[in-house]
Amino acid sequence: MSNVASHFVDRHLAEGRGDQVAVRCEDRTLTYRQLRELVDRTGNALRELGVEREQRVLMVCLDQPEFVGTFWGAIKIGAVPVPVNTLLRAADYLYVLEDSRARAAVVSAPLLAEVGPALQKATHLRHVLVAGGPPGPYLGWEDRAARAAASLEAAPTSPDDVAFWLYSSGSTGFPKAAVHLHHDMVVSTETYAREILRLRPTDRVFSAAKLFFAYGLGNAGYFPMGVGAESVLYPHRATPEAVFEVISRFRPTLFFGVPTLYAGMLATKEAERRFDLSSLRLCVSAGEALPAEIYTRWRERFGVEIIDGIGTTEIGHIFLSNRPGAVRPGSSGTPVPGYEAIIVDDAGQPVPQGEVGNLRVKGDSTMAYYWNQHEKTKGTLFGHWIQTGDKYYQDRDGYFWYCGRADDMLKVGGIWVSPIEVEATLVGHPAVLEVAVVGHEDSDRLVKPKAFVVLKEPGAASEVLAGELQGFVKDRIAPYKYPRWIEFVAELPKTATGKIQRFKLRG
Ligand code: 3UK
Repeated sequence: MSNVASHFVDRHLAEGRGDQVAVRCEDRTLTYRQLRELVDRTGNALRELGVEREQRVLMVCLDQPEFVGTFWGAIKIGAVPVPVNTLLRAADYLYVLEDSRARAAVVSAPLLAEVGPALQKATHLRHVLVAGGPPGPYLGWEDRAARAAASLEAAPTSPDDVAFWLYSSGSTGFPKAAVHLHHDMVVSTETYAREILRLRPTDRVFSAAKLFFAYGLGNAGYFPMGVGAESVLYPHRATPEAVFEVISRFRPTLFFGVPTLYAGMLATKEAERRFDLSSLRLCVSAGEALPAEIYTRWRERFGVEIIDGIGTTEIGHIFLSNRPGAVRPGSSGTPVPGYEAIIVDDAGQPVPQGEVGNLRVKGDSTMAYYWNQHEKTKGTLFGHWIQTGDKYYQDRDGYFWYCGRADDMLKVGGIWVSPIEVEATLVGHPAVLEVAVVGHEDSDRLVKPKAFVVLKEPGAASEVLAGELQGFVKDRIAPYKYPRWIEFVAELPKTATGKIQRFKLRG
């Protein structure tokens, strides 16, 4: 079985787990047998539309059965699913449709309003399937799946065939696709999920991080299916309140979140009395560094540990992690079995222990390359090693400590934000002369975007204008990118050559 869809889906039937629950989503439940059928029907439906091996299938899907059906169905016919962020704007969707040259797209109905204009303009796209609601001018996903054959033989792919892509934001705001091969998900599952999480068929996982993120895709997508466990999917916004409710209702054993969410959950009054978290054996945090304070407060209040680990879209999943029962709060832990990590200077030479340098990682789940980005690939992959763009040091006991990014990119609630993109949006406002966007720590010590704005008319500075500028950003680019603070300044710090000195504004 070299097609990885057979490993993650079909294998459970062969091993007698067909009646075990694979996916729960609100009031729907899918056993592994039903999942296998859904995957096969979706694969057949895509094939009937003419989707061929290696062709990309863009997925703008909520965390619902259509996501898992399409992801594995596409892989099973040898095509390449490309899940993308469901919070983007039409211009972003057009960019990924053109860059990937996707042949087909599967879109969850509630997202059609935003994605629609991009679908109309895309030049390589031939077919659109819409799931979970009126398909408009397109085909209904449920309808095509129901009419397709219920069983499908996997395309005879090799472990080195392309399985899926994931886009990762670039510093200019244009994302680049990390190309992942069939074996990559197996590697992440056998290392991190089995060795660190000790994931078992008796586990039930819930990830607040959505399936379109590399983090969520492993957490709730392929990890549980790698071991025959259950995954709880939640298609709506993962607010603290909603997450507490899902945990109380579905009683997962493992929960995956990002630091901003844990902070929001800790700020929920009476949570320990109103909600039942007793099913949890372990919580996981990733996406940005988990402040030690949040780890400690969470454990004191809910009696369960959060283990912080760092992963990247390019490496697929987490490669440095704390261990349950042996957490060093504030650190990213130590390498996951199967991965090696070193810290190098700008010339690529290892730095002495304790010194800050660039993190390089070796492990077999790393992407093959960035699609159509030859220079970026060469600047990122070094033989067996990949440079993550993070600054780290290693303490005497071998623990790795995050020290910030090597570029200006920000992680906000676990999601990339490019300061350059936010700046380019703000200078489009008629009152703005110049602007610099940097990361600024909030009261939980978590970074959020802050804009320093120079106005054309300095006297126009006001709270009303600040609010207007925030709304201006939210209306034009993905709303989570808006600056949480606006500070009006007379001028920006610059070098002799006129380059903005962002480091002088950070804080
Ligand atoms: C930062 C962290 C400190 C770091 C991810 C799979 O976040 C994931 O992937 P992305 O490509 O971002 C990667 C970058 O995010 N980062 C992530 N986790 C941590 N920084 N401590 C952490 N624990 O800059 C990294 O280069 O979006 C992908 C699985 C888990 C993930 N977090």
